[in-house]
Amino acid sequence: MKRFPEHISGANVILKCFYGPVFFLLLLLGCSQNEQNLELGAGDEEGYLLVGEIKLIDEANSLLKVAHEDIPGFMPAMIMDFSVSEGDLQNAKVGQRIKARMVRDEEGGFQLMRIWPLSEEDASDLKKYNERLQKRLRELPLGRYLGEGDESADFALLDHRGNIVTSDDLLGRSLVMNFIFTRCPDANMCPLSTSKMGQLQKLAKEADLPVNFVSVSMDPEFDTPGVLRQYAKAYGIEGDDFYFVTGPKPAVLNLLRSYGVTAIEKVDTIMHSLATLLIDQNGEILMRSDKSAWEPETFLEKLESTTGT
Ligand SMILES: [Cu+2]
Repeated sequence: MKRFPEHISGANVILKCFYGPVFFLLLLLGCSQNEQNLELGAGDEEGYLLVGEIKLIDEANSLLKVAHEDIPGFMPAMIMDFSVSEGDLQNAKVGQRIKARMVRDEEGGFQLMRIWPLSEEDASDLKKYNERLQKRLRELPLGRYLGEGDESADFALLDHRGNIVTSDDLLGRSLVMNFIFTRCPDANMCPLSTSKMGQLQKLAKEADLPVNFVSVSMDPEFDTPGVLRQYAKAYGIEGDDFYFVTGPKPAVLNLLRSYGVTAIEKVDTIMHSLATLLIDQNGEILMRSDKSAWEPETFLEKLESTTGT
């Protein structure tokens, strides 16, 4: 997968502006810093960009029948079958508009990757919440990030079921939040952190505590809702109280910045720090651990002492 480095030179920005639809979007936005490009799946150049509507879900053959729009220079608008991953198959809904990358599959047919649901309502939430987050970031003194005693950051992102979830949706229950990415190769970092989140979810359930769990992907270009859904399954994490979230890269990066979580893109991985946060039902940060060695039991104790049952 091709990646753009985070800090690109002015000349590169101009060059990048000439890539297809991105050009028009950036033209509209005037390449401004304040209005960020919140297009889902922006920046991905593998295969062909496809926009279409799901017409039929063939679970037995892992296929989606999609009516796609014209793909300039490649294919006119038509209805076609596409092989998709298990996570994408589970997230698919008939009638849903999607954006994806179309590539050849092993059998000579076509496959859809990087599938993002498209909804105007979601786009408006993504924009509204990201603007709130940007405003908050501008108010944060230089070098400061959110910690114990602070009000948590606003966000709107897509979860591993493909649904939009906002910070406001999660008020009324305690919230444990951490940061991961599915391709993390370091067993002591994200994989361990996800296992601990799963353990804490079980402990909280046993103790009958009203808690939500949010794991924010630090790799939103790769971690689509479908990829996150498969990741959740691989860790045996189920339940409506657990949200693996992803979204437009600027929205994710703003959230990371607000919590002082660093994520530096390398050729094939992301160098990153960790943070695990306990946020109360009103959105105040009660506890923060920056270690990979955080203990689910410590968080459970804090949850028990602060959550009325
Ligand atoms: Cu990691």
